[in-house]
Amino acid sequence: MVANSFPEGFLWGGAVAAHQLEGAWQSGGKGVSVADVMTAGAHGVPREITDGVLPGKNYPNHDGIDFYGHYKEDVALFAEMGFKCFRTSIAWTRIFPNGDETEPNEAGLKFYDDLFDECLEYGIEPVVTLAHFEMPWHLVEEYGGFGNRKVIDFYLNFATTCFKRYQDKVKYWMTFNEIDNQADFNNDFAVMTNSGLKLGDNNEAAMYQAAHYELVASALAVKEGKKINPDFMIGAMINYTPFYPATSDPADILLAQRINQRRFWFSDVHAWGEYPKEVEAYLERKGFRSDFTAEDQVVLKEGTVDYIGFSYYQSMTVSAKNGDADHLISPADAVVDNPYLETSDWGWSVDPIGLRYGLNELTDRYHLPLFIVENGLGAVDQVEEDGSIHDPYRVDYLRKHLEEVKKAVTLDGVDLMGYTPWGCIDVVSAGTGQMSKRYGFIYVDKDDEGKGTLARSRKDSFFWYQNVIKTNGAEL
Ligand code: P53
Repeated sequence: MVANSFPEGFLWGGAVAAHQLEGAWQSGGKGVSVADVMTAGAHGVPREITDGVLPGKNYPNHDGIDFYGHYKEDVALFAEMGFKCFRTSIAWTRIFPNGDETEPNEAGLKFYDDLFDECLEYGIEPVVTLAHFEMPWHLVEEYGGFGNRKVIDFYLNFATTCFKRYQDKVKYWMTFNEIDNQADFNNDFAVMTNSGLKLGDNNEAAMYQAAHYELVASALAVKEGKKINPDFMIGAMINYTPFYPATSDPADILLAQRINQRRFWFSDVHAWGEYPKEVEAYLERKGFRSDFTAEDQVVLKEGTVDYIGFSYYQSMTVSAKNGDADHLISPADAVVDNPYLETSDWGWSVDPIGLRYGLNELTDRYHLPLFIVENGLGAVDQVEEDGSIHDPYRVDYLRKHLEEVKKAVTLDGVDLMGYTPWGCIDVVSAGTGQMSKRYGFIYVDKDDEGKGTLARSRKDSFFWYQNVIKTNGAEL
């Protein structure tokens, strides 16, 4: 039966990632991660990935918003909003500072015990991403990141250590954040954050091999996780960005289909345990992903995911005027403006209907429960003299998206587990390293230069979202 509202037990909450808010980059024995070597950028100014931590550079993730020191206060605010769940990641480098140790770092494990206990005290269910752009830098330097099959073992040791330690505290897991970002294989940020790869001579070939190792690592983690606790729900996590054809010209339609295929294959493997035909044929033609063993094939089939977690921010539109389906250099090259959509101050299109479309697409493709684990608007906020923050643009964005989500659930029969808008408290932007690109219901007093008191305050959207949760989405 199709629900007439959001289901009972719907997981309302918010999402963050360790590297974007914890700070304390060297506390409790934490090692250096890929996020620790990325400088601050801006809209149109890419973050620089430096060769280790260099003097005189601004690395905003080093201090984040000091969630490490403020988590009790912050979780109390989440509880005040009525959160049923809280999505964060476990910083790999707190548990294995270099990544290749055999024994975990107790101080790191203890931090997440304390954090999860704090959440559970309020009845907030932790939702945990294992790898959210946080690979140990040592694994990049010594092993070439996921370009090296050995890294599967290091990841698996990390994953199973977390599963065992938190088996009674955490039920919902995701193996790799936005694993499909690297479809944009010539983008240094995407391949570094997903795979620990540096750009080289053939980025596309390197990406397909590394992503294959990640998918094998994910499948092994699912298998091991289920042995540790059969009740675990272990999901994929993709950046769902639908690519629309610019016109009804069949060449545009075919191009859009091709680009979508070259993004969907990651979650296809996660969900089906096998590669889709088009990508398989392409890899064969190009001689990519040559290291694929018979054992890999079995593992992929045995370690399929329980649900599809995804982020949704925007749609993109492509034109065959900029490249046809059989000669794709980079999907980014085919992108054109969509005249029907407005864009944010950072140039991201705003497309609520695209979310309903996506919920239907993913349901038809995978026949699995879905979990919207990121959605939101990055915007500049103004603090008034009395300390209040009026952010109607944020409420407007989220409300319009939730209206579409509600239709997908009540009219289209989509099985949706929950909704955790991104950056429920202001954090360092992943893409730009800015503080000023804010998503939060909770404001944090810190600027792009790293100055500020770190004081937390409630924005207008805080009270709006509190009521959404209180009414289980009946009032948006
Ligand atoms: P920021 C690119 C495109 C879409 C989502 O992004 C992305 C990225 C990488 O920037 O990342 C996800 O902070 C990611 C979060 C990130 C959030 O979206 O660039 O999972 O870590 O903060 C928003 O505005």
